[in-house]
Amino acid sequence: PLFDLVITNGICVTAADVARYDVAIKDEKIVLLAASGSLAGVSTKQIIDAEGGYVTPGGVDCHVHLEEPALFGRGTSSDTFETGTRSAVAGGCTTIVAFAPQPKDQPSLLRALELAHEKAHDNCFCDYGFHLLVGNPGEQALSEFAALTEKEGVTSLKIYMTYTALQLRDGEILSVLAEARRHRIFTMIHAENGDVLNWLTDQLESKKLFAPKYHSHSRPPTLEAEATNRAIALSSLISNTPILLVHVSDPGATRRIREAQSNGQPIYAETCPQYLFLTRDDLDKPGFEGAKCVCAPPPRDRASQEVIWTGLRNGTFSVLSSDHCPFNYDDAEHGKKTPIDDDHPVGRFREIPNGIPGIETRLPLVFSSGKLPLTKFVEVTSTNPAKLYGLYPRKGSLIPGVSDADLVVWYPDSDLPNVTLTNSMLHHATDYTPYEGRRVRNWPRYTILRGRVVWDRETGGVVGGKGYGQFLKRGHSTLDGMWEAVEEEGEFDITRL
Ligand code: DUC
Ligand code: ZN
Ligand code: ZN
Repeated sequence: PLFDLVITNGICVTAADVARYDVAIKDEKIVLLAASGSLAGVSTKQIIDAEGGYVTPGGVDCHVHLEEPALFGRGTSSDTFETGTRSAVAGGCTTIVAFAPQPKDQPSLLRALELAHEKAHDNCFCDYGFHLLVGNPGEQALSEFAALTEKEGVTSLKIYMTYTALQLRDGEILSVLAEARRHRIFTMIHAENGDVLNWLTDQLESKKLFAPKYHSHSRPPTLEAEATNRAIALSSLISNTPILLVHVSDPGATRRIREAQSNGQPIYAETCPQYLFLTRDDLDKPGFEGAKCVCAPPPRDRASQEVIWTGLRNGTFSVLSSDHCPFNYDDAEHGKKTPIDDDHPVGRFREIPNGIPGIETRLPLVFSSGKLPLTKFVEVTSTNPAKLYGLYPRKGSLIPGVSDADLVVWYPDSDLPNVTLTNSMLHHATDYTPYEGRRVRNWPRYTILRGRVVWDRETGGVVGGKGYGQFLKRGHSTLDGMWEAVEEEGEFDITRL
């Protein structure tokens, strides 16, 4: 046969175009785009009739926590690389970039990376890369930046302005940014003021306000906006070193980011479905149920959701990731349950690990919302993440001879499945979804990874193999010519301050 797989009759959507054409695949790559229907009779090992459904590049989710130790309070990840990536493909995601955490007592980033490789190797259903999660930017860690980019294919890292296990002081953040600039490593920043939130948490507890809903009072919008502003200031001090504000939830932070972008600063931003589909009211469910929606930053209000949608549409946010950070609900030792006793009848919010599962629901929720043009949907969930994290055009596009054959085939509008989300239909190893009972209009019918069907919703479910997912060595970010702009600006020079 001429081809391994042909997808005929689909409406293909990229970040640029919506058009009817057929797609032919050979040796794991897209090799030909042809007139719609013209490949229906061609010699191919396998053919999929998309029946007028949409065909999009596979989802790229670059904010995923799997198999992590306790970093965000108590509790360890409920998903492994196996169960997390199984869940990914069932939700149309073909590439993830997960974190390789460096705890404060581990001086070496290369060692942290090695441990992450051991966990992921031969276990993944989708392709994967790593960001370093830098908890200890000492001399050794900083000296390893060169090896990370030149040898290991790791070109990004994440740092935190909160969490005892990870929080960096401002001086440490500057050290990371200066070294990241030298090696063209892209820095993601979790911007919440940790000292302020610890103080607020103590205040709430002193008033015996322990219920899950007070998580939101301990992390008010100002604390995110302040840290966002500070992160932008620190980036500008290091000659405008590019940064990404992760999981932005607050309109004030969004406005500050937009302003910096308008000033020409290399400030990028990410948001997540929890800031589009959940609100703080979800933390105020009866008993301890609200713990199911505890993540950081916390979900805000309806008006904030609209500001975040607008930020996606107008380009303030380049990427929409899941921040899949799963903990079991019904597990007092490793999960969300906290000690219940006479003093704490509804548990204790400070003990609830921060994070929610969402790797499988990200694409169906957003695709079904009708709130983004389809080209924008592909841009923020696939193409921009691929560009931002050095995977483009291998990932995030449909370029013949160049792009991997990673695709999602959705149901045609005439045949919408109209799914009611329940945890029992998901493929993670987590015992709840914060989106239980929600209706979504569509769902990936097929997910294809490097030419192989790995998810077939009608027959077989997850049909891909554990271990088919490959490690991806990543190049430098290519979004908006980010590093060319840095070349132009020149190296960090303290005498220019
Ligand atoms: N936010 C979460 O919700 N979980 C993990 C860490 C984070 O930043
Ligand atoms: Zn974070
Ligand atoms: Zn996260």
